[in-house]
Amino acid sequence: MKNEMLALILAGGQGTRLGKLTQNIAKPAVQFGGRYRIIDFALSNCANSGIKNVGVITQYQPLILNSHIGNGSSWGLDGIDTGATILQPYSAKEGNRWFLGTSHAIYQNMDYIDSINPKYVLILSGDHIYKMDYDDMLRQHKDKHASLTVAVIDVPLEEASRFGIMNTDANDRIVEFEEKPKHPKSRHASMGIYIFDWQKLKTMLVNAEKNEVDMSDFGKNVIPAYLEHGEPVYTYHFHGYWKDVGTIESLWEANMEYIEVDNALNSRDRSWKIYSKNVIAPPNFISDEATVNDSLVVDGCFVSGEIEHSILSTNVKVEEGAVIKDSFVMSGATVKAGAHVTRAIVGEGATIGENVVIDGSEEVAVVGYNEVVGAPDED
Ligand code: ADQ
Ligand code: ADP
Repeated sequence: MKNEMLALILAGGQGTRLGKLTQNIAKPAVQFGGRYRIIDFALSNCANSGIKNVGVITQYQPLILNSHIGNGSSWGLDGIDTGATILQPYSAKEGNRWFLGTSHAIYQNMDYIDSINPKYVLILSGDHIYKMDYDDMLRQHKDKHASLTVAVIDVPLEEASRFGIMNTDANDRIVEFEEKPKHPKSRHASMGIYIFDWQKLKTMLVNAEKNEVDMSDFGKNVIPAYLEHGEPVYTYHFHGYWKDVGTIESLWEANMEYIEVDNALNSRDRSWKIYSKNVIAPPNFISDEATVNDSLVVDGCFVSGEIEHSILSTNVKVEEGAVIKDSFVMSGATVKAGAHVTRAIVGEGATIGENVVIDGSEEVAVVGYNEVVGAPDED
C-alpha cells in the first residue's frame, strides 16, 4: 500500500549531555561503531521495514546530517515512490521559529506530512542504537485498533526516571503514563517510538494550537492527553538490544559492546543490515611495529602503535609507540608517537600530540572534533 506509513525522525535535539562532541554537529550525526553515524540505525530500520518515505526533522547544526543523508540513496530511499526529506526550521510553518518540543516539531511540519498523505505516522528519535521491525509494530497497531502505539522496553528500576514510564492492563492497554517520574512505579519505559493515526494526531495538535493549550511534547503533553480522552493507547513490547546514546558514558559503552563478535545488537546478522553513506578509503596499513588485539579497524587506517579493545574509524593514524586501549577513535584522528589513550572517545579529525596521556579510567575522557591536544610539533 502506497505511503501507508510515513516515518518522521526527530533529529533536532542539541545533545548538550554529549558536551564537546556535539558542539559542531547534531547528536544523530555523531559517529558510531567505526563506520556509522547514529541516525543510520533509524534510517536502516525504516528501509528494512519497507517504509518508503522518511522525513528527518533537524534544527541544530544540520550541516553534516544534510550531507550524510543526501537524497537517501544509501538507504534505497531515492526510488520513484520513495523519498528522504530533510526538514529544517526555516521551511516550517512559522518561519524561523525554533521547534519548542517534539510534537511541536511535528505540528510545524504538517504541510509536508499532508503532502505525503499517510494513514499512519511513525515518530522516531535520531539517537538510538537498535534494530527493530516497524512493520511488525504497525501490524499490532492495526490488530489492536489503537490510535496510538508506544514502543516499550523494560529498564532497571533505578534507571526508570530517565524515561516515560507506564502501567498497562492485561491487554497491554496503557492506563497510566508519566514522563520521567521521580518515583517510577514500573519498569515499562517508553522508547520514544510512536505510531499515530495521522488524522487524529493532526486534529488534536490543531485544536490545541487554536485553544492555546500546550501540546508541544509527546511525553509531557500528547500521551497524557490521549489517555485523558480515553483513546485506545497500547504498548508494543520490544525485547532486543536498544541504547539511547545521549550521554558520553552510554555512547562509549555502546561502542565497547559493539566490538564483541557476538554482540547483543547482532551487528553481523546479514538479514537486517545497517546501511551508511559509503566513504571510499584505501586499505589499512598495519606496520610491523603494530599490535592490534580485540579491535575493530576500518578502512584507511595507518597503524604502528598498540591497539587494545578499541575501534579505529576510517582514516585514523596511530604512530609508533602510541597505545590505545578501551577507546573509540573517530574518523581522521591522529594519535602521535608515544601518546597513551585509555577509555576515551576521540572526535573526528582530532590530534593527540606526542607522548600526551589521555586517561579516562575515572570517567570516560573526550577529545572534541578537530581538537588538538598537546603541543603541535614540526610536521
Ligand atoms: P527524551 O529523549 O528526553 O525523552 P527529547 O529530548 O524530547 O526526549 O528528544 C527526543 C528526540 O527528539 C531526540 O532524538 C531529540 O534529538 C529530538 N528532538 C528534541 N527536540 C526536538 C525538536 N524541537 N525538533 C526536532 N527534534 C527534536 C523521550 C520521551 C521519553 C522516552 C525517551 C526514550 O519523551 O518518554 O522514554 O524519549 O529515549
Ligand atoms: P538536549 O536536551 O539533548 O540538550 P534539546 O532538544 O533540548 O537538546 O535542544 C535544545 C537546544 O536547541 C537549546 O539548548 C538551544 O540551544 C536550541 N534551541 C531550542 N529552541 C530554540 C529557540 N527557540 N531559539 C534558539 N535556540 C533554540
